[in-house]
Amino acid sequence: MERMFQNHEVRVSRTIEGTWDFTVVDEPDLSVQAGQSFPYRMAVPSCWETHPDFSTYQGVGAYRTIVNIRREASVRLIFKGVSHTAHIYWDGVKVEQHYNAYTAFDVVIPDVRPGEHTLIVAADNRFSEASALHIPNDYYTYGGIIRPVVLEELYSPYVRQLYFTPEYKSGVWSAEVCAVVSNPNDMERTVKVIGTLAGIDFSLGTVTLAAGAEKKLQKSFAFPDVSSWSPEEPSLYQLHVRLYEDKDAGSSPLDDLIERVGFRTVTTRDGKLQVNGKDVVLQGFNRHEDHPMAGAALPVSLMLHDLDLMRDMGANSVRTSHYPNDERFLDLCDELGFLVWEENHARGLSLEQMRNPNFVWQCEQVNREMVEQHYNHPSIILWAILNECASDTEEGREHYSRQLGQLRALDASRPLTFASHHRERELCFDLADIVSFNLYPGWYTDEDPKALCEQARAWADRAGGAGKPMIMSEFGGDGYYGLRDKARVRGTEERQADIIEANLAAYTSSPFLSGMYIWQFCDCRVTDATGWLLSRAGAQNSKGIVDRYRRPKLAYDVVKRYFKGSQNVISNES
Ligand code: ADA
Repeated sequence: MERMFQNHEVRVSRTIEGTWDFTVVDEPDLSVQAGQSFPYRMAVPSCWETHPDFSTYQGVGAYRTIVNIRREASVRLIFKGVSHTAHIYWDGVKVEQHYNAYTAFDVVIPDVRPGEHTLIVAADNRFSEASALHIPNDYYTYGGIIRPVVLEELYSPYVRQLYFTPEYKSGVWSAEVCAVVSNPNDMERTVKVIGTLAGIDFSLGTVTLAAGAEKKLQKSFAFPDVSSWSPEEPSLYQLHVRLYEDKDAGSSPLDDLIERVGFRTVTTRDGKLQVNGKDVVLQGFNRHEDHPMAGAALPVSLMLHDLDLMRDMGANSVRTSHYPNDERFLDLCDELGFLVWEENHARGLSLEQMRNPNFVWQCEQVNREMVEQHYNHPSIILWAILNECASDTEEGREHYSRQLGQLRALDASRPLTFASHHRERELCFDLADIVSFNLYPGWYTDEDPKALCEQARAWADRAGGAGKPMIMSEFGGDGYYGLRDKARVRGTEERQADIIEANLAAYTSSPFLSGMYIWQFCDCRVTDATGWLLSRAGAQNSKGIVDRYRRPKLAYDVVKRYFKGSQNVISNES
């Protein structure tokens, strides 16, 4: 399933799910096709680690499937996520290569004749200098086709992308609608672009496209009768844009694209964060896309289960640490009214790692793909970059400045932030709209959370963050599921519950905070490596409030008490 709603009524489009042939190869080159045998069957989407022969495999895996095309068309393949580098072959010819597991990419193959065609995807999840962002880390870089693959048959110009930007003025909602129309054909075409939203029909105009050309059409329209999207009432609308032959007034549409949108604004004012003009306090979790049975390829039922558990604890927000998430998860957040902090892909890169010659283009590509692909989700209320990287150095600051500038140019409608652990040494707070701190009082230090958070406010005020909203973006401590001890020693569920209690007591009573995110929702698999990762017993980060199988730890009820605001409720577990 591609999304949580139907994307087309006109375009011929299908997901190519199921099982594909699979094998491992040394290198992702064309040799995978010449007489290559594919002895395994692998589910698509999935991570190959869920297959018993590949539970720790790091290398190249090649997937093969046969697709049937009904009539001559341009074929568009959309890969929602291949981890981490994809090499795409169509009938033996390499047609695309893409880096980064957590953003989508597409390829259009012109003039495909009817009949059977062979699609091969070689996925590479090795660590090397070629990969600046997927590195040994405190989460796991799984391998394979981890998100859906979509095949579209295009017979005419098509709507490649829609961007919807709501605005609220003098008590009325309006929105700018932008359609990106592409012509994959080898001759010039002229099409009319018509849209419908909330029962209102509108025209974006007529466009003439040379062979292979692409153009943007955008206009603003008033939508006087719509309801706002809010966490309490997450009202969603279908934005349906269709293309028509220019000359033929009564013709049926040539192509269409449906997006699902919501009307809401996000602002920062007086040191606070507002949704629809109302101050909000984000209470939620950092979450990795990780599950012991599914790796990073969670089925929708498990995504929803995670959100249900978060909601049960009273959370209103989730941070997609540390990469853009599966669109279907974001669709669920839209439906349930969760407020989402989405961030680009980077965790804990030192200055030396940021000097990797691939760092700049790989980050810029992820930033662009993240914003373009997820622009229309009303649930996403802020973008973030570069979790805990070298923002305490002048050289690092240049990267923060360039990337935040890039995000602002791509989307001026959402505030920007980054999570810092540099305390008083932070140099980049002036570049962001919101200041965010990752601090672990009670775990990595023995400071008092309340005093530390007040001190953090003062650090921010002195370092360019004065007057900006502030978020405690990470706090928590390890708690090994099932490890209990009256002495409440480090690593027990009891100690974790104490740490969470102390932190939440401090932050829920600090009126200057606009948010808090517990590290983390669920335990997650991490790279099984030497160095500092050796401290991760069982090759997992065990700071989850639920374990990898989503079994609640003692801290679950503590979170519930604080997030639901009823600190006197007696815990079931005691
Ligand atoms: C960091 C980091 C997280 C995680 C956490 C921890 O702040 O951002 O990804 O590694 O610490 O558990 O130590």
